[in-house]
Amino acid sequence: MAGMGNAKHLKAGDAEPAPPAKDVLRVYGMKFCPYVERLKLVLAAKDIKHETVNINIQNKPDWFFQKNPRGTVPVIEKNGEILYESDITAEYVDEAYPGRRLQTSDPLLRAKEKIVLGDFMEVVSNYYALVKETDEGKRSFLTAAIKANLDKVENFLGNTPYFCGQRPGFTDYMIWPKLERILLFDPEFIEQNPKIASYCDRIGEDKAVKACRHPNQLLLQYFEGFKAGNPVYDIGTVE
Ligand SMILES: N[C@@H](CCC(=O)N[C@@H](CS)C(=O)NCC(=O)O)C(=O)O
Repeated sequence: MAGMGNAKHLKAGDAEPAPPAKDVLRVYGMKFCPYVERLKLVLAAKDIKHETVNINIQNKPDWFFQKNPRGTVPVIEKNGEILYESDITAEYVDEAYPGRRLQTSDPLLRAKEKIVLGDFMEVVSNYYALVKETDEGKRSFLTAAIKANLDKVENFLGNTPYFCGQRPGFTDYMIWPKLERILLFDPEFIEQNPKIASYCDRIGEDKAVKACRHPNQLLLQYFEGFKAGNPVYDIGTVE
């Protein structure tokens, strides 16, 4: 959990922090954002030191758009250079910093991992549509689409412990934050796929995953506010 940073979320009207000191990597994040968690998992897995500035994404400070015109987190800043998008920032830090390279080096396997990540993101988009859908016919259609794509993910895993092979790697860290949420909110989807279910137990033991994981109760508390249209970011430990 500490991995996600406990800094207060800055909002419109709050002063822009001074730039990071020379050679210091700064992450602009949001404590409960699964895309920020992707990047934070890579940072934690590689023990990359960084500082965190959290942003209230419902009421963003104007200066934040100068960092990222898209207005989304995560963003990274170092020595005057800025990058955004979870996959791009995570790839960048994996390549730019020393330590175990998390991206699969074999080009064919890496390409196949991208395909399964795409299948999993189909699960995610259908899941979020399902949560909002009230029409029964559309709900059945979305449920079937979720199951079909989860089956593809299950088949990809086969008897391999992780999406990246014998150890958690880049693709695992891109998948886990959303998988974690589906597991928490609708575990029956995951229980239908025993290989994905045991994968969730296994990756739960990973040091980076542990470092970035919020207690279930805290994540549920955040989502109650989110669903009610009033997300509260400064909950749990706030420094
Ligand atoms: N494609 C982006 C998506 C990031 C994203 O949607 N982050 C959310 C927070 S979980 C955000 O910043 N939302 C603010 C907004 O869309 O205005 C990425 O992969 O980094």
